Amino acid sequence: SESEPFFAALETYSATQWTAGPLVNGQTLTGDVQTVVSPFDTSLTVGTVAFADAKAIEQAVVGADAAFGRWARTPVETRANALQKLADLLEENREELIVLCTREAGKSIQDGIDEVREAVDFCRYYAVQAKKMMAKPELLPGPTGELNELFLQGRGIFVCISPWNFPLAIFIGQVSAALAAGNTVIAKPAEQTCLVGYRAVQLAHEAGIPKDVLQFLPGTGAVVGSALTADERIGGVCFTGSTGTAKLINRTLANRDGAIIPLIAETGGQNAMVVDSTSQPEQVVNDVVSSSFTSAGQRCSALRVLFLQEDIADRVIEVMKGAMEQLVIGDPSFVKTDVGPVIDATAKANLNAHIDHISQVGKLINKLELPAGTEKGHFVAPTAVEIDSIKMLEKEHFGPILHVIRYKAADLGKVIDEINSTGFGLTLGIHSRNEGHALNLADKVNVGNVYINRNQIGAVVGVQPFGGQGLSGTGPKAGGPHYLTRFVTEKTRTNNITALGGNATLLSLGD
Ligand code: UN1
Repeated sequence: SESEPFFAALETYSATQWTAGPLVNGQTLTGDVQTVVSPFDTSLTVGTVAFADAKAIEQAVVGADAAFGRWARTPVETRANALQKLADLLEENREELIVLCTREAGKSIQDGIDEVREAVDFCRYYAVQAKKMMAKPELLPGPTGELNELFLQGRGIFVCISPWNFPLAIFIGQVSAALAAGNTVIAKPAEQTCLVGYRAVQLAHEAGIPKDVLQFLPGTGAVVGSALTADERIGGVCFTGSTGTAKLINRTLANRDGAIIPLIAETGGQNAMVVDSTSQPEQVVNDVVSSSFTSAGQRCSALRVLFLQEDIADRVIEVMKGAMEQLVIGDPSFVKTDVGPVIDATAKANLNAHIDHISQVGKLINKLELPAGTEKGHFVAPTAVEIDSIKMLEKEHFGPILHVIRYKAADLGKVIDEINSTGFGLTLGIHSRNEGHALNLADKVNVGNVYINRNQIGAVVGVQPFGGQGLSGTGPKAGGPHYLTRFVTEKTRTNNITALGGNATLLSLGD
């Protein structure tokens, strides 16, 4: 029947309970055990995870520190081969991973498929990029007789702190980049999605990443994240999550004794789409709905603020109201489902509070009825609200809520200023059949990723390197040709090779 789960895999794993814990030097340790429940139905347990304690954290740091010299000197080809092997294993285990993403993170089957695809792409892309980057570059010739060489090397222990919204793709993206560049890694998954992370690390070990080179520490930011980022033995931090947490990490790094180390952060957004009167309402609406509501709006790339030129606004809003009614909300493991749950009770409460507030100060366009059964999980009704200004949004609202603002053609400059005034700069959507107009907007809005006449989510590794500016992150872009450069240190070696010859001559003269 239509409601039948998509994959036979859902049957295979229907009774599976996953377990996870700190994976330190290849040993799974015990700790404070948490029950993992499904965001779709909180009466369903997915498994259990033991959070890392201070002892596990210390052992992981000692192990990763001791492993660094050996891993850094392992030829880049060997590291790259292990990542290619990991990509193979992710593909071989894709069904389990998709089911796990669905059950632990409440992601739709389609999103689960995309997660595995993206994780595989990251492994293969960084394997190739690392070999290119490590190849000895040509330097300008110096004084004759000197040999000048440039070497790249990993920085030490990279702490990789990843988000729950891409529990496999971004988890693997960070880890594979850091490993490819020659770092050892301590991975801390989001506390909501430790089971996916644990499976991924097991597969990485199976692929040949040494067990002390990749350590896994599940737990909260307050315990595990803060201990790791405060540790003076670490060599860098790669973080994806909220802007607030990135700033907290920055302050922690600044207060450490020891080396000054990089923070690579990919954070929030207040992503806009600008639609002018030359665009086609049906196409616009298609892209708006997928950018705002799929993945329950839980992508940092998702559309939050839709600017509609007034001549076309009524028409787009009308078509959009109808299109929203077509969204299927419910069990993420059904293939027909477009919108699943949000991640947890706190997210649901915060989003609902925002919907109540913004529908009062703005004008409600549409708020979908939640179907029967959704009260068992963390569901939030997809909602569209018309507001007057982006300034009415004090922060990013990470869920299925779209804000709509009308603008006059003569005020386009103000629209650009308003978007730039948020300080965020992640994605921008543009709909226009006037190419000059679209390119001008693309140029003037300060963002990392611009999408013209399409949706503004789903950046593909190597195709649309992803990452923002300002409050949205440090760059360089994940899945792009420059990403690995911040995971390494550089050393030049200038060797006046004539000196030895000269010396020999002197000695012979002295004889
Ligand atoms: C994120 O939501 O943290 O472009 C990143 C996309 C994804 C990346 C989103 N590839 O939607």
